[in-house]
Amino acid sequence: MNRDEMLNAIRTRMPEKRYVHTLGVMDTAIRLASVYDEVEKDAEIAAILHDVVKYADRDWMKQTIIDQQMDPNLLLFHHELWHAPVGAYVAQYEFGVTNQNVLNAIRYHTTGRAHMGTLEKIIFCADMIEPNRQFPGVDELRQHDEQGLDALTKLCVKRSIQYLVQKNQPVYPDSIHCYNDLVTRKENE
Ligand code: DGI
Ligand code: FE
Ligand code: FE
Repeated sequence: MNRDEMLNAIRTRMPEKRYVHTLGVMDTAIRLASVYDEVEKDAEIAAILHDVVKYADRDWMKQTIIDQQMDPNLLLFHHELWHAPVGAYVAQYEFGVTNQNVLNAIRYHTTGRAHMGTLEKIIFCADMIEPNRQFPGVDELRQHDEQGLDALTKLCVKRSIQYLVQKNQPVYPDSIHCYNDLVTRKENE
């Protein structure tokens, strides 16, 4: 499947606004890949597919998490988290993606995790800073773009945790692990 075929395939599964967001993530991820020596084609595929099941049926996602023996704790957290691991599953079994870096970038794009690879960080950050995203503080994140991928990832995960805490929502452990990993690394420098 080439780029346009893949874009057409995901477009039918989401509202136009989400498709435009996906195009923004794609452009941003390709740019970050060129800056941080990542394979641009992998960034492109991961970005196109990252929200592929964002609007999938919630019961079906729940069942997929159970059937595929994904982390059962996912079901105890916000359903918004489910589209990331289930998206990786669909990328593999419907779109035939076999590259583990691409699959992990989709799988962890919402929460992040400890010891993320370059492509995982790129998709995680591109998802937050793509040009169509609007939330307080997004411009500060975009400026950090200049200070290296770890600095940007750390700021993005911080923002995401702060947002959840502010809303009195639970934080999935991978997000905390992501934050701890990057903060500890920074202190060791
Ligand atoms: O799918 P997008 O809207 O492009 O962005 P996303 O995949 O980062 O999803 C963000 C949503 O996930 C946002 O509404 C907050 C929610 N969320 C719920 N629990 C957690 C969480 N996000 C993170 N990072 N960690 C959580 O534990
Ligand atoms: Fe998402
Ligand atoms: Fe997204």
